[in-house]
Amino acid sequence: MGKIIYNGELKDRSAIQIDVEDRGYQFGDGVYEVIRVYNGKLFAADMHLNRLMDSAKLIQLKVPFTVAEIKERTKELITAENLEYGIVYMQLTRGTSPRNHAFPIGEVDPVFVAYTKDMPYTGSKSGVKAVTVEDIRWLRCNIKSLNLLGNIMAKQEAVEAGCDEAIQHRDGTVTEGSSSNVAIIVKGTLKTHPATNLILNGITRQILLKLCNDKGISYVEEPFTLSDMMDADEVLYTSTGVEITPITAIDGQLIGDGKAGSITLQLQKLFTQEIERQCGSLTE
Ligand code: DCS
Repeated sequence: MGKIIYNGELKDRSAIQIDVEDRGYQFGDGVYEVIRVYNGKLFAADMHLNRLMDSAKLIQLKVPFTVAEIKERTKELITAENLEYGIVYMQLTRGTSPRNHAFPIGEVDPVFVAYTKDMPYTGSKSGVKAVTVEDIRWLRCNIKSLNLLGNIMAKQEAVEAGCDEAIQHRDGTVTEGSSSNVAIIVKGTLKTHPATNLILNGITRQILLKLCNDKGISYVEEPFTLSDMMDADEVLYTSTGVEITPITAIDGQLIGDGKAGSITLQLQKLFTQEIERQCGSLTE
């Protein structure tokens, strides 16, 4: 794991230096993406890279590459690293300039880096535990910003409670997990927060909804409350890392009978088929 894409070039990680006045380092002034690799192939790459472009635009950050260029470089990185199962992490910052909150004056080149990390394919995961926490984040959660303090504080609460994820809420309305989207299933209908400024519109979430649509599983994009969630038949969360995973206990209380629900299990299977369609057969 020694290679890195630095501003469009493949380099040794040890040869890269990031300046202390990189605005990503000082302000979290930048955006990022995490893309899964299965079988040495990128999963849902275009969706992720288009979201990177959208995030950059929303913070008025010009991306010095096209989606096709980033994809090409990323494939070279995967080959150079012999990566079979893992992730590519990439970020773009507003570059290096003397510390000042306002955007730098004049031409300052953004700084782009991407590197890989091994992540074995573990197959469909069984139920995990979650805690609920107040959503203390800003009001542009649709931007995949490097500023993750609110998310970090939430995840730490989950870890300290011995749980896998923190489910955030604003005044009792569930928004999303600290690094995932959350959905509930009530009487056969899947419900998840609409893609507004209050959540990141997860790529896994979008694929989940497409699978529901294709397979005739009824779904609505509507806000739901903490008590709707506690009383739901099934709760699940989605992300690039956890794919589709059931949540079977929240704040120490079991959801339904405390076992992964049948619709969640069906969606997990459909998601695995989607991965195999894009990346070929999976080996655990
Ligand atoms: N919501 C938040 C706040 C996230 O950080 C993420 C992903 C998601 C939802 C789910 O989005 P995807 O389905 O597109 O992954 N967070 C990435 C992260 O920081 N590490 O891995 C995934």
